[in-house]
Amino acid sequence: MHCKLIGIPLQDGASRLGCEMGPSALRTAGLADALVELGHEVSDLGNLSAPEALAFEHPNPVLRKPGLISAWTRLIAETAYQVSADGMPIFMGGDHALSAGSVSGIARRAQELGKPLFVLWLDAHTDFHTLETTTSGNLHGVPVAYFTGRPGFAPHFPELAAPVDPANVCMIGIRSVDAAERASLRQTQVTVHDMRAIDEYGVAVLLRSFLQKVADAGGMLHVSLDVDFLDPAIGPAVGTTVPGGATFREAHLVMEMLHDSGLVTSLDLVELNPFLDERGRTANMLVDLTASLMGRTVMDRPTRSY
Ligand code: B3U
Ligand code: MN
Ligand code: MN
Repeated sequence: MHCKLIGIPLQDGASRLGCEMGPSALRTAGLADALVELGHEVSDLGNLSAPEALAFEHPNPVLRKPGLISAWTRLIAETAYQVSADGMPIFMGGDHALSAGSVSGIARRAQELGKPLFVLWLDAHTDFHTLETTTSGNLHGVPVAYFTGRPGFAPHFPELAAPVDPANVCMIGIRSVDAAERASLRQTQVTVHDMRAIDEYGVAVLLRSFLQKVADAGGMLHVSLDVDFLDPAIGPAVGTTVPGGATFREAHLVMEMLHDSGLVTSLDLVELNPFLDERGRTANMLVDLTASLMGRTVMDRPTRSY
């Protein structure tokens, strides 16, 4: 596989500064070498430069830096579309607002290839606010609503070339949902697996049925990994820690099953805030998880086992 690393030093979607150092921390933790070791070709395309903020007027007064996030979204979507012409793009964040761009750019590519795009959202949060409903104003809380085409983003955000079908979005790890998000999720077909579902059924059962759906549809699969999917005990470097997250073993199993499926075509690594890390352990953890996704195994497994 040809892995393309794209650094996105976007931090203004989150309330705490520091995610702009995420791409550097992932490089320092040895992401490229880990992939080379697995036999992949790796191109590091460097970091995108911050765009100029657009003029932006909106009745919701709490929105933080909306003109800047909108400009980033346009830039990232265009980049994602271009780099996905071949190989496997890995978007190194940067906060989760970047996925408004990465997913919408990949969706445009998928549409051109005539394939449905599926999204696996690994997160403590559903990130399903709109520009109207967010009360924090932090725009890392809106990307899923945006790329699935919920109303209220036009004309402030770039027009979507290809909205993602909400029925193709599966969220795992969820444990913090605001009332407005819950209400609008009820009107969609997004699959939301909260931590209780993981406890009751195990993460493998939940993921396997989603992967089967992607395989049956001949789809492309984008994985968006928010650091806060992980329990804070193993991933402290995130501004919005929520207790009760995925364990080391659950997170690795998810990545290993994703690898075995052979379905993953692009990846976001987001919300890493190196300023909050403990001697690089969260950055190292993300590199290990990416390595599992890209084929690192403990023992050989002759057959696909998802
Ligand atoms: N839903 C809350 C909290 C949140 C969403 N995403 C993160 N935090 N990381 C909000 O601010 O929209
Ligand atoms: Mn998120
Ligand atoms: Mn989150």
